[in-house]
Amino acid sequence: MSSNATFETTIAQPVPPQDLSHIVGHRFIYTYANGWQYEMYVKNDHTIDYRIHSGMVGGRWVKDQQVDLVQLDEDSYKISWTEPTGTCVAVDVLPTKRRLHGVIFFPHWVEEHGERTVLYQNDHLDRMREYRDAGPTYPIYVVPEFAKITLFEHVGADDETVISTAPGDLPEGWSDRTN
Ligand code: FER
Repeated sequence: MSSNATFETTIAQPVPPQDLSHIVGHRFIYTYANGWQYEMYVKNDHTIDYRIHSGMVGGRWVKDQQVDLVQLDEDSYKISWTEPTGTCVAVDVLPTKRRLHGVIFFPHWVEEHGERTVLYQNDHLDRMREYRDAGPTYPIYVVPEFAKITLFEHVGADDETVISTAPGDLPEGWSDRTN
């Protein structure tokens, strides 16, 4: 089995070994340095479900967001995607270190009217695309923040029950569980 520890990067082969088994099928809850609390479920190697427990767009939740997921190194993954709203996100996850870094690129209309995105997005995809296309897109509001992963657990892949409730409808203190 190839290991990231011994992989040599070359122009001919810049892609390191890809073992996604330690992130696919996992749920994690994390709090950014600005206080925003998020929950992500890596449903499979190209799909996430998530809930936003607090912050600028707390209450928002999404299923079946298509993402690019890669392993950068041992205990290091990058997940990146574009939302129907036009918001772009790139998240680096270091599960064993319980460290995460996210960069969120919000279109200007989300910075001005974040409340329009606070819903179960899957029921409003066409409206989100209309807002995206209406803009204004610029200036982009860039939010680069480290976070602490307070819960990291294996729940299995392709489970639609892991994230199936609005963040506001969970039992009090639900997102405070740590491990
Ligand atoms: C994250 C940062 C931002 C994340 C999701 C977003 C699931 C989505 C932002 C938005 O569309 O408002 O860490 O993880």
